[in-house]
Amino acid sequence: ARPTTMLDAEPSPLPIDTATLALVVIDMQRDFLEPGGFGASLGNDVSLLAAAVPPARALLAAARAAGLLVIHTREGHRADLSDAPTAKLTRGAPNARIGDIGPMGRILIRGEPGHDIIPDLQPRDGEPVIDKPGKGAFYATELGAVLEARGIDTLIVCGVTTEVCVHTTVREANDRGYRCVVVGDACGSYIPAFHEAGLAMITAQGGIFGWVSDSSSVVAALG
Ligand code: TIU
Repeated sequence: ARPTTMLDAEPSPLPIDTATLALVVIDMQRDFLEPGGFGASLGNDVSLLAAAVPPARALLAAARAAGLLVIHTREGHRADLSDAPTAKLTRGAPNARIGDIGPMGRILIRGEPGHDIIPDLQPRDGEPVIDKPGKGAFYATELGAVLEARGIDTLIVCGVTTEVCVHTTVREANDRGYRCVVVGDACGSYIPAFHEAGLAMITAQGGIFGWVSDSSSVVAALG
């Protein structure tokens, strides 16, 4: 048996083993965190996501030092939009749509400057980057195969936004049998009440979708 450590979390502490643990950083892209991107096009104040960056940096550093598998995801679409459902392309009344040209290139399109991960959280060589067309990181991606190949059973999850892509990914992971620990202070939302409610939904009913912890507790457990 490998040595395990207890991670402080809600609704209860859980044992973790670095050999079967992965850090998943969700959609920390310029399109969501910087002005002029997809998040801003939907009418959001993107500065609300900034507080999640330092805790996410601390998680990345601790995960790398502990030798964890580190996975980054990016939401975005092919240049020809063939992987973007019409319902996603036409909904609402944004001031710019997916594929339109903005200050960071075509909005939410792979390879454009806005689609890239923010400088503070850039992936390192060898860390898998999962490009996903949807909110969930499992849908239409190779994430499941990557996790299975490495024998991962527990995901430490952070990123944006709490109630959209983080939540969808955690729900997908939960149904696939993964234990998910969402790191509250390393997640962010354009709607603070949804951030709080999103975290509460995970831990309610004995941890119906998983656990919630904070970056200091995860850093301490990995150290
Ligand atoms: N990454 C992610 O959460 N995509 C979104 O569209 N989020 C919003 O909150 N809009």
